[in-house]
Amino acid sequence: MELNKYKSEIWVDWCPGCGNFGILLALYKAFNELNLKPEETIIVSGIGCSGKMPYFVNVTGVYSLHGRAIPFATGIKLANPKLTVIIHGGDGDLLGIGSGHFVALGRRNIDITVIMHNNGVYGLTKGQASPTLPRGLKTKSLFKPNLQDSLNPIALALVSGYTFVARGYAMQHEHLKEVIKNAIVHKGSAFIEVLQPCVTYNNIYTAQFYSKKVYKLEEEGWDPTVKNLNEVNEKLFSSLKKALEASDKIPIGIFYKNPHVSIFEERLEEEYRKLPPARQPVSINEETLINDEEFKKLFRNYIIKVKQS
Ligand SMILES: Cc1ncc(C[n+]2csc(CCOP(=O)(O)OP(=O)(O)O)c2C)c(N)n1
Ligand code: SF4
Repeated sequence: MELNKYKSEIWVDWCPGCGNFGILLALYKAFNELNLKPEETIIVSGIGCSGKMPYFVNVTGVYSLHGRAIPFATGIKLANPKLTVIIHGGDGDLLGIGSGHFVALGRRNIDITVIMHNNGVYGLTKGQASPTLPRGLKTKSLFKPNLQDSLNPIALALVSGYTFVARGYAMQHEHLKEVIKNAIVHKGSAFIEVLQPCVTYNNIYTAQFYSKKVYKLEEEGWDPTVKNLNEVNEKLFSSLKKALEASDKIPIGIFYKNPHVSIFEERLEEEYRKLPPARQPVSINEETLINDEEFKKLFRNYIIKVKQS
């Protein structure tokens, strides 16, 4: 019943059976267990089936542009670091048009969580090959087998500098919920690749395919956490090896977690400015530059059209 707290009134229009439902459920449960304040939690998305997330969750939301969720989220977080910022994007969105931003977020270690819905295709635009679809595969909407090599999202996140890197599976939402909770409480850039069956356009990476192959890293005693700085390379290399392991099994769970890297917000505060934009005073030497009423008028007239009653 508590889950309804985060459920919006908007009809969820994904195809029946889509893996995105499992991600949405895991998210509701994670938010509920972390008891996140809706007004201080923001979901930022790009465009795609995955991009509809802000509509379905009753927290603050931004539906941005294809591939541009990360820069939008970066601006939001740096303007007001106390917000919990979560990005949802497809594999096409984050690793195709958005790949430069994806790498930059890892290098900066901004305290943001990225959840990538990986279905191997561009779902919303009817199933073209995405950057995670291996060369030679032919899903049902492709005319011929895919010509391009695929990217490994976990390996890319690790070498880009993300300090929390994990994989979940949409059809195991209890496990995914735990991964999401861990990512949100982690201080730094957190990345979760979610294996997400697209029942309409991807007839290869189906729930039947994944259900036989996934296994949990924690069940084989995997310890993802960097305990001290001397361990960073060793942990990074072993996580990378695990991510690139050629095997018939697919590991899910937390690959890597490093709490010892300073976050970008702290670096800014120490070296550049004391207060983030949302906390900057609008007066100099106690002289008010613009009062609240003038500001609202300016905002209404020039920045955004506000419907007047
Ligand atoms: C700049 C720009 N290019 C292309 C598009 C068209 N477009 C909309 S969604 C999409 C891809 C969606 O695929 P993905 O990001 O993998 O998300 P999914 O729908 O699979 O969740 C594309 C190419 C767009 N909206 N904007
Ligand atoms: S097209 Fe695929 S990803 Fe999009 S809603 Fe349908 S099943 Fe889900």
